[in-house]
Formats: sequence, C-alpha cells, structure tokens
Amino acid sequence: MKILVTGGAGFIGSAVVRHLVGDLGMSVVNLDKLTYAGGLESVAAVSDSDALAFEQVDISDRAAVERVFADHAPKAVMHLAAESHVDRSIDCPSAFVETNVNGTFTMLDTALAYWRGLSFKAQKEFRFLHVSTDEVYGALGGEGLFTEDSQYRPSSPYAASKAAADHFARAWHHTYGLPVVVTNCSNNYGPYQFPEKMIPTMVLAAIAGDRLPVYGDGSNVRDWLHVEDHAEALYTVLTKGRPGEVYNIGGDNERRNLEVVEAICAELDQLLLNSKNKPHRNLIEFVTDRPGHDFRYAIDGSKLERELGWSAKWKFEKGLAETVRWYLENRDWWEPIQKIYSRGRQGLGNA
Ligand code: NAD
Ligand code: TDX
Repeated sequence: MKILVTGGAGFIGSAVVRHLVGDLGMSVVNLDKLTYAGGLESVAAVSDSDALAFEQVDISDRAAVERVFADHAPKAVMHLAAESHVDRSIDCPSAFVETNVNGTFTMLDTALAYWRGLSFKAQKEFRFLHVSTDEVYGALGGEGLFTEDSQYRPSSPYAASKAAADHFARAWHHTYGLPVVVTNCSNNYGPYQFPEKMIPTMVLAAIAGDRLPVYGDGSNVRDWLHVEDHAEALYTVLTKGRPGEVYNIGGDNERRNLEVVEAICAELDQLLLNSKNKPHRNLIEFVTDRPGHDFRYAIDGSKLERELGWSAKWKFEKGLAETVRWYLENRDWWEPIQKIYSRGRQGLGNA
C-alpha cells in the first residue's frame, strides 16, 4: 500500500515517514514544500530506501498536487503539512490561512477528484487522514478534559486555521462521501522538533547558557505525547478508524510549563557535569505572556483506546530525558538551523 504523507519533512510528519518506511516497510510519497520548518535531514534514516519518494510541492498548488496523485496513485493520504507555530500565527496569520485553510481545501478537493476515478473496491479502501490539534477546542480551566464532542472554540490564529481545516475535512466526508478520518492531538515532543517550540527552545537555550523564556508565570498546562507514539496512533487510525469519525489522541501527561522547564534543567545538570551554567534552573526568566495564551489543554483519549486498541508507550519523564539527550547528541541536525533561526522572541504581535 502506497501512502501519500504531506508535511513529511517536518517534526511529526518525519516521525510518520520513519515509522511507515523504516518500521513497517511501506511505500511512501513525502509531499513537502520545505518551508523553514521542513528538512530532509529528518528522514535521512530512511532516505536510501526505494520505498520512499519525495515531491517538493506546495499543498496550495492544485496542478502540482494533481500531478502527484496521478504519478503515484496512493491508496491513502496522511495530511500533516501545516504552519504549526502559535507564536508565528500571532505575527503573520496570513500564511496560516493560505496553508492550513486553502492548502487543506486543495488537498481534499484534489483527493476527491482522484478518489472518484478509482474502482469501487479501491474507493472503499481509500482513506484521507486529516491530522489536527486539540487547540481547536480552545482552553480548559483547572478541571475537565477535551472529548471528541467538545465545542470548537479556537483562540489563536493557528487554532482558528486548523479549526477551519477540520470543518472542511468533515464537510468533504459528509457532502461528497470522501472517506475522511480526523484526529486531534495534544502537544508532541521528541527528536527533530524545530527549536521554536517550547521544549527544544529551552534545551538549546540552556546548552548555550542563554535565558530560558518562560511565558507568564509558567503555570499553563500542556498534555504531552511523544512523537513516536503519535506516529503509531496515526497509523492505527488510518488502518482501523471509521470514515467520518474523529479521534482524540493524548498522552495523559499533563504538566505545568515551569515543571517541564525545571525537569529539562535537572536533566542537563546531570548530563553536563562540568557546565558553568549549572544549576541550569538559574537561567529561567519569566517573560511577557503570549497574547491570548490558552491556560490548559488535556485530552480524553479513551475513544481511541476503547475502539481501536491504541495506547501510548512512552512515559513522559523517560521520553523527556531521552529528548534532552537527543539534542545534545545531534548538534549536526540543529546547528545548521541556528544559522537561519536565532531563537528570538516571536508572537508578541509586533511583527
Ligand atoms: P512542523 O512545522 O514541524 O512541520 C510542518 C511541515 O509541513 C514542514 O515540513 C513544512 O515544510 C511543511 N509545510 C508547511 N507548509 C506547507 C505547504 N504549503 N505545502 C507543503 N508542505 C508544507 O509541524 P508539526 O509539529 O510536525 O505538525 C504537523 C501537523 O500536526 C500539523 O498539521 C499540526 O497542526 C499538527 N499537530 C501538531 C502538534 C504538535 O505538538 N507539534 C500537535 C497536534 C497536531
Ligand atoms: O519560549 C517559550 N516559552 C514558553 O513558556 C515557548 C515557545 C512556549 N512557551 C509556552 C507556551 C505554551 O504554554 O510553552 C507552552 C508550549 O508552547 P509551544 O511549544 O509553542 O506549543 P503550543 O502553543 O502549546 O502548541 C503546540 O501544541 C499543539 C504546537 O506548536 C501546535 O502545533 C500543536 O497543535
């Protein structure tokens, strides 16, 4: 079975590609524009495989996307390509509308035309997996969990663009019968995450002896899932999920941001015994909060566990420790990125 993965040069998409090609021996077409967030180094572990093809294409470019479908005849689509960083969406929302909304529309509509040309059997087997986020549900207070029935209340331009994309995905199933499945996942962490997101930002800043910028008072809560667990969950939903359904994916790992930053510092204290920056927690600095900062995300992932038999394997403390170690041992992956991205503050809405 050949799978078309969009955004396969990004953080989660590359974990999906490594899982499909490396662990499962499947054929994959990786469609990616290679924005600042994408790099083929993230799929280097499988790039020698004949089972992996790459297409440098923008998901909003309909003619190019049509050509990819025609050339590769995929049996399924896993759609991950997106602008993904909340802070960037505050500074430059138009890119999020263009890629996340128009690009998703283009992917759905091109897939529909392709699907209509398939045999009855191939149509029944085809899947379009739309990968989304728990941020579409807005923010939680101290109590409660997001379920698949939670109301859509997106807060940031990023979340609004993903919510719009989710509605298009559902409509292409409801109106045209395209076999769409939607997933909404909590915060991912792990190797190959672009160093603008919170965890790699803190790890790289601490290694450099720079200040660790904790937004507000650090009490905001995120529910962390290891990216390799997410990749496996997505394959489970692709192969076992029912068209028209939504599945929340979570890790049951709610942590306050300050707790996570302190755990990173403690890990670095152990790994960098001779560092002059020890104890790294002294580098923590509380900075101006993110505008519209969602207080808490937490997922009820019981539907996925109950109906499709998936559950996360990684324990957060072990996964975080291994992630810190991965960044220390893989400077050749992130040092070139630092030449184009300086870890400066984004998302104050001044850009
Ligand atoms: P990422 O920013 O690391 O990677 C995005 C990838 O998409 C990059 O390789 C980039 O080059 C590519 N891309 C961007 N615009 C494109 C375009 N117009 N055409 C083709 N390719 C394009 O993102 P990520 O963190 O890996 O997120 C992947 C998906 O998962 C996104 O849809 C995101 O909304 C969703 N998601 C992310 C998280 C998270 O914690 N990171 C959690 C839940 C859901
Ligand atoms: O420097 C920082 N300091 C800080 O305190 C950064 C970059 C973030 N934060 C805080 C903001 C959040 O409360 O840490 C938390 C996590 O921030 P991000 O890594 O930017 O993630 P978040 O905004 O929660 O969104 C992420 O999870 C859901 C992904 O970027 C989205 O793509 C995904 O949909």
